[in-house]
Amino acid sequence: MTHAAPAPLSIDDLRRARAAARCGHTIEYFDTLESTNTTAAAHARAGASEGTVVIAETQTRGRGRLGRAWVSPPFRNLYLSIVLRPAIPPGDAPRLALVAGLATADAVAEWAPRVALKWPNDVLVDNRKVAGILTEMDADGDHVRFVIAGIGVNLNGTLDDFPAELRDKAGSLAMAVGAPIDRVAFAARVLSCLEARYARFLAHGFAALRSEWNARSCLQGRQVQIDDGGQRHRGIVSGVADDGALCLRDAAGHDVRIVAGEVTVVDGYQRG
Ligand code: BT5
Repeated sequence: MTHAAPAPLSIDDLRRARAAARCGHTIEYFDTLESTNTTAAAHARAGASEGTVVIAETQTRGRGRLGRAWVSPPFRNLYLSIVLRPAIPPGDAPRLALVAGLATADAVAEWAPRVALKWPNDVLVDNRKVAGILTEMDADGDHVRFVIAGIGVNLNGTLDDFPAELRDKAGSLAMAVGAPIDRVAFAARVLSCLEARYARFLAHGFAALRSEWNARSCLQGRQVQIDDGGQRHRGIVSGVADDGALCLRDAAGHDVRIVAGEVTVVDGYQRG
């Protein structure tokens, strides 16, 4: 697949598309940041309102969970963080990663309908990770001050963008569909999908999104192993629960709830 010359995002078009929206009414745009999540958190601490978005063309220290890095080559992809100020207990905030993942999958599905979610926060197409979500909370006792939802989507990248160890696991939306992806159109879509999913989450909780999340999951009915810092669980996935936990049935027929950990499918391949 060939690439157009690297071109900056048409940020004015994106701003126009979202000017009156809850998610993206204000969009701060940078060439280079360490991490859009870090900058969005600084803006939130300084009073940025809910729905403020930070986008960078590249990140020098893009982050995944648990100190992992997010590969962020310039001009091809989307690195976006949004300030959320949900009136929810801090313990419910991790569900926002699932909400943002579902919204990202909704947007990806418009280009690649075979998108799949892998609990907790991966978005896959053809069994390759095309997007990841990182939510970070700032709370004061039982009050959530803000949550930053960071969304990284490989839109126009090629395998050359990835280090060797990711080349059979990561991919881009353009690789999946065989055509370049309009970054403004995608960014506008992901913000509008997030706005819809977030509103439903605030009104009715994750329970209202659970069946759609499960319908997109590549883990339903699969035999998996979960490594959860020291503890290892095996079982067949029955789905994500109303509180966002992953539910398994183990070999003894017991239901096991997983709230964190790395999932490996052990019955062969993942549906992509
Ligand atoms: C994630 O973490 O998947 C969350 C990634 C969130 C990135 C966004 S970009 C905007 C915002 N600003 C940030 O600094 N972060 C957010 P995790 O589940 O821990 O997965 C990280 C793992 O995914 C790495 O250890 C690699 O194996 C793999 N990986 C790294 N970069 C990748 C990429 N560009 N595409 C696919 N996989 C990647």
